[in-house]
Amino acid sequence: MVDISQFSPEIEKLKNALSRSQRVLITAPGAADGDSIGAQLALQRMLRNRFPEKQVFVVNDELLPPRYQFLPDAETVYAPETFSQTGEKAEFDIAFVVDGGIDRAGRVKSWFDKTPITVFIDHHAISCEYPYSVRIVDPLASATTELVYHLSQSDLFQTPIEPLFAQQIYLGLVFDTGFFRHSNTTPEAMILAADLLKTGFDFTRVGERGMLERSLGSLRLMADTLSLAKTACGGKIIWSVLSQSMLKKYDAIPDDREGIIDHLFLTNGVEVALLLFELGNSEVKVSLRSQGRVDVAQFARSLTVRGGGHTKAAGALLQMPIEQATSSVLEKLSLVVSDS
Ligand SMILES: [Mn+2]
Repeated sequence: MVDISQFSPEIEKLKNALSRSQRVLITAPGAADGDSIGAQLALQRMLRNRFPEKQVFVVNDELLPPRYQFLPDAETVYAPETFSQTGEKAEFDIAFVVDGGIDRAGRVKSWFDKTPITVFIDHHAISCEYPYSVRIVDPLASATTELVYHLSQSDLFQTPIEPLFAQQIYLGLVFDTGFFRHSNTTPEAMILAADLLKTGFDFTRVGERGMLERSLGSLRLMADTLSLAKTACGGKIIWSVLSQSMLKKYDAIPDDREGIIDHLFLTNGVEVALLLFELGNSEVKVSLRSQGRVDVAQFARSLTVRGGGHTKAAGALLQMPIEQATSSVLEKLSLVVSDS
């Protein structure tokens, strides 16, 4: 259960910092997901509602994936290239990073680094060491948007719960809990969702558009990736690879890999699912899901410092060709899984 009162000293610091700030930056780690987008937009809405005189900018390393463009305020999300077209200076008085540390925020990190006051809002248990000015981190929150919601109801923000704000918070809840399926789902998260639904927004649309809908190319990419799946350790590991050439074949975008690992994972008898995704610059994004016997966050961290996540869902970024990453990760994972 999220107890926002434990953050009273941090919220006080934030209040003082905001009173001295005019230009606000909001960002998140790259490859932003539904929780990250929801949290950034909700935070922007809270700030604009309470402090209409301040200038608030949401900037991510990449442009917002099409699947999230239906969200209220989606048009306000910049990438560094579109931000510079506005003629605005990349100079801010206070900067927020949500749903993960600033180390993975790509080009926005240098803007964050030179901002005098920095704020970290997250629900991951482990993150990078960084001298944030304000830290609001609670691993008991099902999603960052749950934490953002509680912050929104503090004296500092007093945000009205209207349908647009509600769907930004709701998307984070359904995204990170997998429609209230994953073990991070709490009774409080479901009660919050129920309260949000009372505002009357179209929750079917938010869930389907934000999480389930795919382009035809993306559907075919998923079909190919699933048909390439192989098992190891007597079926306890299932794994597949998604290459750049497959992306190109279907005119797909990186975000189209969303959801594929869940299908792999839901195969009978599987303990751990592994998806290796080839990024353009000879980097490999490793995604992992576990039934729980294997702590995949720990495993991801054992691969690289750029690894982490939750016990049952984690990821890592490896700097090596996809073939090498595949054999190396599979070998290590097989050892861990056969020991489990
Ligand atoms: Mn999250």
